[in-house]
Amino acid sequence: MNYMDPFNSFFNMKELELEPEGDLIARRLSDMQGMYQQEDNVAGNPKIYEYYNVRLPEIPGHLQHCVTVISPGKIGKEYHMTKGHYHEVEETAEIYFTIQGRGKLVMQTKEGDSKVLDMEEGMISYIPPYWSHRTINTGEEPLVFVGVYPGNAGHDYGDIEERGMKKLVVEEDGQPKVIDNPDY
Ligand code: S6P
Ligand code: ZN
Repeated sequence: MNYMDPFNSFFNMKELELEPEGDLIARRLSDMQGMYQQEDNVAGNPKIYEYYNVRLPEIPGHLQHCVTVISPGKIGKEYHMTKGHYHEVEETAEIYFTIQGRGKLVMQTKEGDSKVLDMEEGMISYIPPYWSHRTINTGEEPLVFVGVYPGNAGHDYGDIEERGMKKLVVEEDGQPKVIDNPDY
């Protein structure tokens, strides 16, 4: 039997970096074209979030794990958020463990059901099979969470890139508010 060696990763909470680095993916506003309602008058091309993937084989049995860091801020009235995705293997679940900041986890099924959970330090959120998921930083510091999901889950961005999600999280009177997406 060819065993993989066990290993540690370390997330540096001061620098908000994973060590060793693994695969670092940064998404700027230009990587999310059409996903925000009012992206036209934004100066520059702000970094919205980045995530660090520990490199593992994409096969059943393994547990992928990664750390996402969403910077605080808004594009128009909408808070910084991830693109959001279904898992390619739709019957795979995921756990998010929030380690810093606060936000919302917006989920949706292909049948059109929506659910929104709060994310705050210490919260462990369960994303059951079949639910697409997007995270939103509604706070004033980075929102940092660890995601753990099956090795073969994969990512399917197509549906959300084309249609968006049913629910948006916007700031109203200084508070986060979940509203219906007028363009959905
Ligand atoms: C992977 C997991 C997260 C996201 C990350 C970025 O299944 O849900 O690690 O990949 O939060 O979001 P997105 O929607 O750009 O992949
Ligand atoms: Zn996922």
